[in-house]
This record gives sequence, structure tokens and C-alpha cells, in this order.
Amino acid sequence: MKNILIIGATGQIGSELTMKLRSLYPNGNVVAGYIPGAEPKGELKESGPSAIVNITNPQQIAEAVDKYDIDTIYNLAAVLSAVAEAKPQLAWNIGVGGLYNVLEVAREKNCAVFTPSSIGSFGPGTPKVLTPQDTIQRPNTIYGVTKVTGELLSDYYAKRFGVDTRSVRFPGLISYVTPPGGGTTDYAVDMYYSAVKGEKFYCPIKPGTFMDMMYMPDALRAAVEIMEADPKRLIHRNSFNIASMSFDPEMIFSKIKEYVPEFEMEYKPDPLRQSIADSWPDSLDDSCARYEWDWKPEYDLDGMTKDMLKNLCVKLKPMETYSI
Ligand code: AKB
Repeated sequence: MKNILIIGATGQIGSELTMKLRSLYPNGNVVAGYIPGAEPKGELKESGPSAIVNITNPQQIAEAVDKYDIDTIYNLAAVLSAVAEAKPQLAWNIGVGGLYNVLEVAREKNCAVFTPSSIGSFGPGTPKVLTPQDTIQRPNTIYGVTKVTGELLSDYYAKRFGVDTRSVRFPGLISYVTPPGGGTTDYAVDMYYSAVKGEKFYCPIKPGTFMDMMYMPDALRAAVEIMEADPKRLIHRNSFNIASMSFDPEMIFSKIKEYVPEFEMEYKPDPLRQSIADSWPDSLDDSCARYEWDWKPEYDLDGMTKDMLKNLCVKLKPMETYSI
């Protein structure tokens, strides 16, 4: 039986992963770690235990692990790519200093650790199309630097100390539940919100800029499945390429227009986000994940768009009726 601590449980991934894990394991065994000011609310708060766990405070991590007899830590604390460029020191302290704290507690107390990496761990020198699992990783963003460091540090702790570290390189994640903040791929989420609110969308990313994206249910399943994978089959650990769809702003706009014909978009490129996007791959090759732990996505652009629009309509305009 797993006793799980989620660090960053009220963030974009954490808020949904906590509920997913509580649907798979007894609720009392899944502890939502949060920082003051980002307390769990509603179902997240009511459905299981929570604890203040600031990733920069190793003692707080150790106390939560002891108190709840934790054997698995999901480390979801992160500063996303665009915000990280504005606050590089913070990005390093959380992404690398925080991970180091988690790994040290895991080493001492024998916990498995999941820490997401990202398509941001690649850089301009990486092969852009169907980026291989093992390839050049020379990112030119602080976000990417923290992600590559995190991958290396996690592999080091696995090899040197036997800590069961595993991870995936997440594409841009799309969800209607908790909005992301400060990422480069967030434009895709924002586009759905604008379409449902009946607003014109000003796209910060230029047409022709392709990036891998994934619908949150697939991402959550990946996070659970990699931690449950048979270790004997794992050739890689930190981190696996995973993929489900790659699109540019034109493709997602056209798809949304199929369901919301009156939706309008204008390009207003943001130089920072555009330069980050230009340094990332167009698409990843996820064959190692498919081979080593049977990874398989369920959603494509059409399936995701229908589900996003339907759920955002319910969330943002609960009194109206819809045909999607
Ligand atoms: C970001 O855009 O920063 C993230 C990511 C791809 O890691 N969504």
C-alpha cells in the first residue's frame, strides 16, 4: 500500500493528481502538501489530509514523511518557463534546491520520488522533429537548466543511493480545472477560455510554432503509470519523453472554430514566450515510454477540444445549454 505526499498539491497538476490518487488509493493515504497562501479548498480539502510543506524547507518535508509514514513523494513544486525567466533565482531554488531537499529526505527515509521534467529540458541544438529520448539537452532558459539538472540529479540518486526516482517530460498541459500560470504553452489553455467566454483571443505565439501538448487526464495517468511500472523493465528513469499531440496556434484555432464558429483570434506575439517556444522541440518521440512501460495517450486534438469546451461551458456559463 502506498502512502503518498504531493508537494505542490494545489497547483495546476497537483490539484487534479491529488484527487486522482485519492480515487486509486485510500483517501487518508494521500496527503496534499501546500504552502501558506495556497491552501487546499473544497473537495481537495475535504477528501483527505493536508500538510504545510514548503519544498525549500527540508525539515517540513521530513516531518510530513514521518507523520504520515510516506513511501512515495510526488514533487510538483515548480516555477514555469516564462515566470522563471523573470525570477531565475527563485526558479533554481525551487527546481533544484527543492528537489535536492526532497531527494535527501527520500534517501534517508526510503521514499520513491516522481519529479516532472518538461519539453523545456531541450534547447535550440536539439533535433526538433520527433526529438529522440536520448539526445542533446542544452536549453537556453533557466527553466530548462533546472529541468536538465533535475533529471541528472534524480538519476544520480537512483544509481548512487538506490532512491526509486522516476519521471516524464511533460508537454504543455491543457486542463479546464486549475489554470496554469507563467508557462509558454499556456496560450492553448487561454484560447479555450476566450472561446467559451465569447472573447477575441490575442495569441502570444506566432503561427507555425509547433509544440507538444497533452490533455490533463493523459498526463495524470502517465504520472501514476510510471510510478507503478515494473522496475525490471525500465531502461530509463529520468525522464521519459511522452507525447500525444503536436500543434501550432492555427491548428488549435481551426479546431475550436469547428465548434465555436464565431470565435476570433489575432496574433500579438510576446517576444519572451516566442523565443522560449522557438527553442523547444516541435514534437517528441515517445517510443521508449511506449516500450518500457506501455505508455499510450487517449486524447487527440479533437477529443480534447470537445471535452475542454463542454467542461468550460459548464464551469463558466452553468445556466446556459450547449450543443457541443
Ligand atoms: C511551460 O510552458 O513552461 C510548461 C512546460 C511545457 O513545461 N507548460
